[in-house]
Formats: sequence, structure tokens, C-alpha cells
Amino acid sequence: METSATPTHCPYCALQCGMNLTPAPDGTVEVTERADFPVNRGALCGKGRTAPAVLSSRVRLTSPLVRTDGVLTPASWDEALDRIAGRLSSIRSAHGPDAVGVFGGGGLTNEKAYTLGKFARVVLGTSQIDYNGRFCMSSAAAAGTKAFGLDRGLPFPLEDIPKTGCVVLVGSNLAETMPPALRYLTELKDNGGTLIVVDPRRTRTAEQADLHLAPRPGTDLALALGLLHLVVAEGRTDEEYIRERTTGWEDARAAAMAHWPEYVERITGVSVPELREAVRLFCEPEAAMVLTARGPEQQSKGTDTVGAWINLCLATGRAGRPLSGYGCLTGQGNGQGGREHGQKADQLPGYRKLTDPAARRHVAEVWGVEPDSLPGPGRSAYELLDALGTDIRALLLMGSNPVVSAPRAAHVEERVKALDFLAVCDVVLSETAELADVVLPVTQWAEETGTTTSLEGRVLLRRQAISPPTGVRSDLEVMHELAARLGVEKGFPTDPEEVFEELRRASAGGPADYSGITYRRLARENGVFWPCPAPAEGGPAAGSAGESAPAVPSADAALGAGGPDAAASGGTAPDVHPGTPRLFLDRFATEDGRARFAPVSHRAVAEEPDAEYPVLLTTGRVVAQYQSGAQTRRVDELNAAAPGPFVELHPRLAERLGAAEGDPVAVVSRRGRAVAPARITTAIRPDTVFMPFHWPGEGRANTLTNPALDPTSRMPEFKACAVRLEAVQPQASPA
Ligand SMILES: Nc1nc2c(c(=O)[nH]1)N[C@H]1C(S)=C(S)[C@@H](COP(=O)(O)OP(=O)(O)OC[C@H]3O[C@@H](n4cnc5c(=O)[nH]c(N)nc54)[C@H](O)[C@@H]3O)O[C@H]1N2
Ligand SMILES: Nc1nc2c(c(=O)[nH]1)N[C@H]1C(S)=C(S)[C@@H](COP(=O)(O)OP(=O)(O)OC[C@H]3O[C@@H](n4cnc5c(=O)[nH]c(N)nc54)[C@H](O)[C@@H]3O)O[C@H]1N2
Ligand code: SF4
Ligand SMILES: [Mo]
Repeated sequence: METSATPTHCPYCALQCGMNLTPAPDGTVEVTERADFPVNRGALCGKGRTAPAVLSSRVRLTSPLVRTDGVLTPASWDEALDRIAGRLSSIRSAHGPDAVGVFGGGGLTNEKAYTLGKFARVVLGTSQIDYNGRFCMSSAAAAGTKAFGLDRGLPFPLEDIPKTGCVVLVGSNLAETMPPALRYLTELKDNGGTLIVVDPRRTRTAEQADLHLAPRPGTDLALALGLLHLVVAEGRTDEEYIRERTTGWEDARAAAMAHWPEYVERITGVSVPELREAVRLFCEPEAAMVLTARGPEQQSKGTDTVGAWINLCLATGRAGRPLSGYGCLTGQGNGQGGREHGQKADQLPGYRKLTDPAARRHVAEVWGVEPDSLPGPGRSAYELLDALGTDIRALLLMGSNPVVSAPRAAHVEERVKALDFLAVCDVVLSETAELADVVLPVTQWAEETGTTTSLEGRVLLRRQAISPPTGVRSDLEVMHELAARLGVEKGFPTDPEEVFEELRRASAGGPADYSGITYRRLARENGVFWPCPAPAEGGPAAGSAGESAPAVPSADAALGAGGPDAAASGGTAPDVHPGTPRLFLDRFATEDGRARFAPVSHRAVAEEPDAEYPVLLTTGRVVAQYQSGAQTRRVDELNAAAPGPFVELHPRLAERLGAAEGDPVAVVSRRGRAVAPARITTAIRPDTVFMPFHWPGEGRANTLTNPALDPTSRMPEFKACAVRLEAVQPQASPA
């Protein structure tokens, strides 16, 4: 057997660390350092290092399962596929196409996400498709689109971070959620730059900060407005930039001026001197950045909140300029690409809008269907899950475990159980797959090739390194087989490169234009940043040579061909667009090229604490587990490091409760009750408790969370809901 190392990328988060995989003679796979990939330069976190454990047939599915007499029972592929196609088609005939729903995931490769969106619209004819990315960065995406006319998580590569003057990191615990990226912040400080971290908890990331602001959960909007108020009051605005490059300043300014520092201090708990210090650190250097993650975004006002942080960048001239800007740290492995190519309720490939007639015509032509046959926009993720068992009678689920990860999870679990039919494609028997009528075992990262788009907007080739075990098939094969059984013989290839070739055409001319990217290029270069249009017919792409004007207005001409990695990768052919590492330097992607201020004002969280539920619960992650834990809870080393849920609380709260370290504590919200051991620490605000959401069962954090949705992004309020704490008598251990 071939034992050479294959350069590829991690299956988990959006950093998409490079790694080498080598199959060992005993059937295991060895992960070794891949130093040529510039983003992580060989460094990996524990999850990436242990990822091959999930390839083992000890923990994964290797046979289709069909529910027979109430029990999931091994079955042949034909039996399982026939069952799915039969049920989907009879439910569609009885209740109409929208009675069949599809739920995807931001971990799926671009090829899978694209095919899933096409499958829903072309084969099933349903409008009811959305995905877990709605729970992830949708608020930042909505705010970015409003402000800049385009949403790409980071509009600059990570390598710019150490060179700026100040980074404000809002609600990101990078040290645990993307450990190799911490290096960029360390280098920033080594270079004399400063780091401000905004987090209700003094996290491992906050410990690195020059200034840590610890607002009450759900008050970032007030905080950002208070900072903008001070920027204006202290005369630190960049009037020329505001005049030349933005619109809407008057209204945004008026809204911010209503947020006096003392008022903001009362709302957030961040003192006026701290606010002033933050403004000084942010405004004094020549360049600065604001980066948000799930903290400020997973709120029922996440879009306005991110809008307020963008306002701060715009008012100070810190967007669309070298080493300055606003960025969102996308989360899942393909969180960026997964939101561009059509598994979102309102979207067509290339980040096109499903409601745009020109977009419908373009994509329908690529798909060989009539534009009118494409359904309109459907429900958002939580609304879709909430409709299961009522309007939506059948669901095809690929790449998510909502029974653990969706808000108000006990209700979602009930809705899933109320379905007439559930089919799940997964690599393991997740908690949601356990409820399915048919489970299909699929191939995963190291066993298949595909592309992902990292948090930098860098499209990457994740190469196959080993053969899949017998019994499993790829998601692309599943969709091909189901399409054929549902009467669509063509248009669902199983070869990822063939899918990518079609995706290129479907995305051509759209905001997320991949048409100039090929597998061959990706194999040669260390990723290509979109937009990357194809060369015009019969001539070289404008801008490709570095001396002519870029084809994309926002392309970074200063970088020249090939972007930051051109030297390392040997450069690109002269008739090839170099890709766009840095956006907006010349103009924003709006019609008039100007960025738009958001005229936003603070409002409370959907559920403020009261006498009955006096404490705020916020939720998030720990370094050793990933998401719903479906994959990482199957890895011994990770379980040893993070064996189960816990409730992080301040000593004052613990004392009032009479709870000691490790004692079980019940956390009760209007949605339900969860129990987990106390972890007592002064690193959290005394009015707030924190739970990670990686576990099912008694300690499931999402039993408690509030599905109050942001009106624009439809993001649920994972980061703030009202709870009360109750002491639980520890179970007497048997004598
Ligand atoms: N180990 C690990 N890494 C991961 C993942 C994982 O599950 N495990 N998931 C990946 C994915 S999909 C994502 S989206 C990213 C998420 O990456 P992060 O956004 O870094 O992760 P979270 O822990 O959800 O939230 C970050 C911080 O927000 C803080 N926070 C809570 N409420 C508020 C608030 O109201 N305001 C502010 N400013 N902060 C608040 C929390 O205390 C927490 O420290 O991580 C990716 N990487
Ligand atoms: N309380 C609370 N809840 C949260 C959050 C929070 O901060 N707090 N964060 C939210 C965020 S940001 C996110 S992204 C979601 C994530 O939550 P989920 O959507 O549940 O994400 P995962 O646990 O990654 O689930 C992915 C599933 O797909 C499977 N899988 C992996 N690769 C493939 C593949 O190639 N094909 C197929 N078919 N299956 C595959 C995995 O085994 C796993 O079962 O959770 C959200 N929920
Ligand atoms: S930081 Fe993210 S991409 Fe890198 S090894 Fe860890 S999980 Fe994988
Ligand atoms: Mo996420």
C-alpha cells in the first residue's frame, strides 16, 4: 500500500489548518506537520491532531440503517436508498413539494453544499432548505452585506493582523476555538500593537489582552455605541474618509450620541475609564481592526450589534484601507463556502439572491431548468426545525446534529420525532441520526476530495489521503442515487471535480465568483482568495499581470499576481486572475462604492433576568470538543481532556447557592432544566453563568437556550437567556 504523505486540511474549524496524512500499515493514519501551509505553519490543536480517530470503524457507521419494527437495523444500500426515495416522493405527492425539508451544514465541502442546494430546488422542488450556518455567522454576514455590499468573513488575510496597530476581538475565544491562530495576536503584541478583548468571561484569550472589557452578555450593541459616542466627543472621527467613502453618517452619529458613556456603563457594566482607554488604544495607531465572533453575533440583535462595530470602523476610517478593517471569524470548516453556494434558504450559488430574476436565469441555465421552476426563499433554520411534523413532513439532514446544537433543543427534538420521515447522512450515529428512519453512512474528509473556503475567504483543496472503508458512500453519490430514483438522471455527478467545474460556471459573475479557480490551481497554490473571475473569453484576465487594472474593482492591485503566497507557490500563469486576498481597498462592493453606516440603537436581550430567573446564561465552546460533539466525543484523548458539561459560575453565586466545586447544579430556564457540575471561577461576571453546548442528555445547554430570532439574520439568541440556579443533592455514591 502507498504510504507517502498527502498534504491536506483538518476536518473541523474554519482555520482549515494544513496537515499531512500518512496511512500506516496497521490501518491507522498518522498526522504530521505540513509546514508549507502559511496559515498554521504546521501547528495543530488537539482536535486536528486526533482527527484520524474518527476514521476508525470502531466509532463510525459502515452500513446503512433502516428502521424496522422500531429499531435501526443494518440494510443494503439499495434498500435504504429506495426507502428514502419512496417516502420522499409519496410525501411530496400527498402534501406538495414544500412538505419535504432539507437541512445542511457548514462543514460540508463546497461541492456538497452546492449539490444539496441544487438537489432541493431541482429534484425535490422544495423551498424548505436551510443549514446550521444560520446558527453561526449569519448576523455578521447580514451586517457585512448591508455595510459593504459583500460578505466575506475576513476581507484580509490573517497575516495582516500582526502588522496592524490595535485589534479589538469581540466575543471570540480564539485561544480555545482556533488555537494556532493565537500566534497572530502574539505577534501583534511583539510588534508593539495592542489587543482589546470583549468577553463577559476572562477567557484564555482575554488573558492575552492589554485591555479586557467584560460586558454583561447581550450588551455589545450599547458598548459599541458608547465607544462611538466617545470617538465623536473626543474629535477622533476621520471626516475626510467619512465624506469620501461612506453614506449615512448623520443618522448613525445621532444614534450614537444618544448613548452617553455613563448610560452605557450602566447597561454594560464596563466603566467609563475603560471605555475611554479602549477608544484611545483603538484610535491612536494608524491602522486598527475589529474582529467579531459568536459572542456579539449570536444575539437577537446580532445584525445591529455587528453594524455598530462596523460603524466604529467607518467613523475612524478603519475599513477598506491597508491593515485596517472589520472582519468576522467564521466558525465551521467550510463556514464561508457553505454560505455562498445555495444551501441557504434565500440563496443561489455564487452568493446570488434567489429573488433576483437575473440570478435565477443564470443559475437555471447552468442547471438546464426553467427559471420559473426554481422555488422561492424558504424558512430559516430554527423556523424550519420548528415546522417539522406540521407543514414539513419529511426531512433530509446532511451535516448537522440539531438535537444537540439547536436552540430550545427539547422542543426541536419533539419536532424531529413528529416527522413522518427522517433521513440522515452522517459519518457517525449522532443523537439526531438515532431518531432517523434511514441513516446513510458517508465518507469523510480524509477519504474524499473536495474544496473548502476558510475564514480568510481562501478556497482550499482538501485532498483524499486514504480509501474509505467498505460500506460507505460519499454524500455526492447519495444525492446522485436519490436524484436518479426521483427521476433526475443527469446533473448530479459523483466526481467532486466535475461538481466544482459546474459550480465555477454557476458562480461566474456572482459576488462569490469562483470561475477562475480550478482543482489544478488549488493543487499548485496554497489556496485562492475569491472573488476570482475566469479570464474573459479570448484574452487574459484584466489585472492578472499586476500592472493592468484588476478585473475586480476591489482586488488588491498592490499585491500583484498571486497574492501573498505567490512566491511560495511558484506564481500563477499570466492569463489567470490572482484572486483577491484584500477586499474594498479601492471601493466597497455597494452600487456607489461607499460603505453604509447602520443607524442602530441599543435594545435589551429578548429575555431580561427577573425575580424568577435572575441570572444570565451564556453558552459557547471548550478547546477539546467540537460543536455537538458528534465527532469529538468519540475520541478518547479529547474526552479525557473535556469529559462532560459544566456550569461556570462566580464564587459569590456559588456561595449563595451553597454549591462547592464539582457539585451538581441545576440551571433552569423557561424552556427546561439542565444539570451539570459547578466550575467555580472569578473569571466570569457574578451575574452570568456559562455552559458549553457539546453534550446531549442532562447537561445539554440547549435545553435552556432561547430561540428568539434576529429580525434580519434569523439568528437565535444562543448567547443570552434568563435562568435560575438550583442546588441539587449529589447522588449518594453506593457504599
Ligand atoms: N474547540 C472548538 N473550536 C471550535 C468550535 C468548537 O465547537 N470547539 N466550533 C467552531 C465554530 S462552528 C465556531 S462558530 C467558532 C466559534 O468561536 P468563538 O466565537 O470563539 O466561540 P464561542 O465559545 O461560542 O464564543 C466566544 C466567546 O463569546 C463570549 N460571549 C458570550 N456572550 C457574549 C456576549 O454577549 N458578548 C460578547 N462580546 N461575548 C460573549 C463567550 O464567553 C466566549 O468566550 O469556533 C470554531 N472552533
Ligand atoms: N448553545 C449554543 N448552541 C450552539 C452554538 C453556541 O454557541 N451555543 N453555536 C452554534 C454554531 S456556531 C454552530 S456552527 C452549530 C453547529 O452544530 P451542528 O450543526 O450540530 O454541528 P456539528 O456537531 O459539527 O454536526 C455536524 C454533523 O455532521 C456530521 N458530518 C461531518 N462531516 C460530514 C460530511 O461530510 N457529511 C455528512 N453527511 N455529515 C458530516 C458530523 O458527524 C455531525 O454529526 O451549533 C450551534 N449551536
Ligand atoms: S484549529 Fe481548527 S483547523 Fe486547526 S487543527 Fe484545530 S480544529 Fe483543525
Ligand atoms: Mo459555528
